Amino acid sequence: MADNQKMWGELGMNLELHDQLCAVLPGAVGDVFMSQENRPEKMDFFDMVLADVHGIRPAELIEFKKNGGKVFGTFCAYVPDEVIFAAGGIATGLCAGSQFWVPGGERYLPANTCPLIKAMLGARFDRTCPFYRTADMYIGENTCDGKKKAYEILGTDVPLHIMDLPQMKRDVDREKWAYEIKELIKVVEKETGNKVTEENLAQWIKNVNAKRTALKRLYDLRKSAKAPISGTDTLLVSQIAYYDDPQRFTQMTNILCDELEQRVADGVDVAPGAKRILVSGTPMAIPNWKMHNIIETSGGVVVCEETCTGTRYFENNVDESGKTMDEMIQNIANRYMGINCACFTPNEGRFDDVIRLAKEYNVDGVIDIHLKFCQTYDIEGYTLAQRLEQAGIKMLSIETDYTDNDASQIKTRVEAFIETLE
Ligand code: BJ8
Repeated sequence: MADNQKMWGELGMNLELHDQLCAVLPGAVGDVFMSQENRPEKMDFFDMVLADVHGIRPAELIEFKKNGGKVFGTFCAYVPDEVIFAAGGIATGLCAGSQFWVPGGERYLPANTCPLIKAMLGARFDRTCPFYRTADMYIGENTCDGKKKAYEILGTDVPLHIMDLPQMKRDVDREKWAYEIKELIKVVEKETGNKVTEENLAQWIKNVNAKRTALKRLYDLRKSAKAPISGTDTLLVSQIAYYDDPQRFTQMTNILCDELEQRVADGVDVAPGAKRILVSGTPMAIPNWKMHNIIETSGGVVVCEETCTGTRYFENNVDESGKTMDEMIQNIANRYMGINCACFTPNEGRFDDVIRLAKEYNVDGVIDIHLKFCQTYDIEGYTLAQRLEQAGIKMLSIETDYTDNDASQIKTRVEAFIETLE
């Protein structure tokens, strides 16, 4: 801890404010994670990462930087990590899931902005997150209006490159995204001083595919009639996927899956009698475990997340057959353009995904959750509700933020919804 204090000081962090953030985390972890029964033993790695979330990984990143390495902070499932790692850089997600950072963001943004965006600015400008301090450059993306405009403010304090994400999915848009990936390659090459070679890119396509495959394996195990792991624990794994070393993460997730396979064979059930719930909607950045905690203490078990901290992050691998740089880049572009974010129109694929996942995971109901002031997911909820009704699947819509102000009211609604499930 003393070493961490020194490291945080050297990063120019606001230590007093950061101590306040650190003070609340252990309590939250105890309430949400340690209170669960019958957890897989191999969650110990992920618990350890969480317990020292601002220590272990930032220290690794700083060591990497001492040797001339460059760190790139990202905010969206659309940013292709393959390219950054292939240039010898490190990509790290910059989570923005804490209410602690929201008031800081409100100094720069209207109060009626999505909490994820406010937390993003608060974490940077309040100087209370070592990941935000360590990243040499941020990679933003044109997705929702709030993020797009917030990046303009963020970019006054840190080098920031914006990828222009198309908002439709025609052939021309896939080509456009390939162009944006080429531009990103130029940016990371300039920043790192390294060339992205065909060999490195092919290798990192494989490495990131292996990470996605491990996550898919974890999710497939949740299709079992008896839940071998809680949704809350799986959410933590998905959140850590954004910032841990990708190869170590793959290895540790596969070790966890080995244990879960045995659990499935032994008929272990972490939530006997609970209703199987599919969560859909906006991402849940660390430490946002609010909805999973409510659902799993109200008679439900979350067996799948159609979110960017869920299936949208890992479904569909990059085609590994590309030989030339252009082929590989187009294959990367095609894989990422398969993500169905509500920023796109039309976005029929997302409705199909939710229905497909509801069936694959044999769920009893869907809880569609969007952060307050997220217009795209909020508006899409209307059509999603219609599609699910047509498919005979029950859905509950929840709008929430990072505070606990609405927690008891939401719990009442979730309990009532779960009671209606057969
Ligand atoms: S690919 S979901 S990670 S943009 S919740 S900030 S959309 S107002 S986070 Fe996202 Fe990429 Fe899409 Fe995924 Fe805006 Fe909505 Fe806030 Fe959001």
